[in-house]
Amino acid sequence: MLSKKIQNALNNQIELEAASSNYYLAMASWAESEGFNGVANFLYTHSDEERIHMIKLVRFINERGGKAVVPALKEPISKFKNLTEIFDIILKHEILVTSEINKVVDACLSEKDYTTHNFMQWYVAEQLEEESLAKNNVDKLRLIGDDKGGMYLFDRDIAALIPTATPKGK
Ligand code: OFO
Repeated sequence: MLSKKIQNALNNQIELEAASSNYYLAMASWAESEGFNGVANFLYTHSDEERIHMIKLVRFINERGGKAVVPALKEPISKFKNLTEIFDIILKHEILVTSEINKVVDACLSEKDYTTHNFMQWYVAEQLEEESLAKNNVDKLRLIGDDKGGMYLFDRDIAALIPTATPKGK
């Protein structure tokens, strides 16, 4: 059985994953409307993955006899200056998600909830990949600067990153 503290921590995490899915969906839609179809595909996939992260938490809470809460969400930002701004936001957001996941892991240890602690290790591994992927994209965009040809290649080459965007075992 989940303690109230752990149930609340997991429900907060559900909200954050749902918000991530919405952010990335808004970014995907912007990229598509600006003609960056590679980036749009990458972000639509990323948005789907965040939804899966959310559902995993919903099901885990319910399996452990708790009550998962499906949250209302704020409308995400939908206007961006360029791709660099988008990937900067993603990196900052993923760093925030990592720190929130670490808080859930801390709560599991303080409550001696080793089952949830074990479950959360999947998210710890996922965040390592998500942060490094986001940082990689930010670094590439810094090198490209305002170069249109570079943007074209970035948009084309990001397709190769889609299958490796999540850890094994999902
Ligand atoms: Fe769910 O990993 Fe990003 O936010």
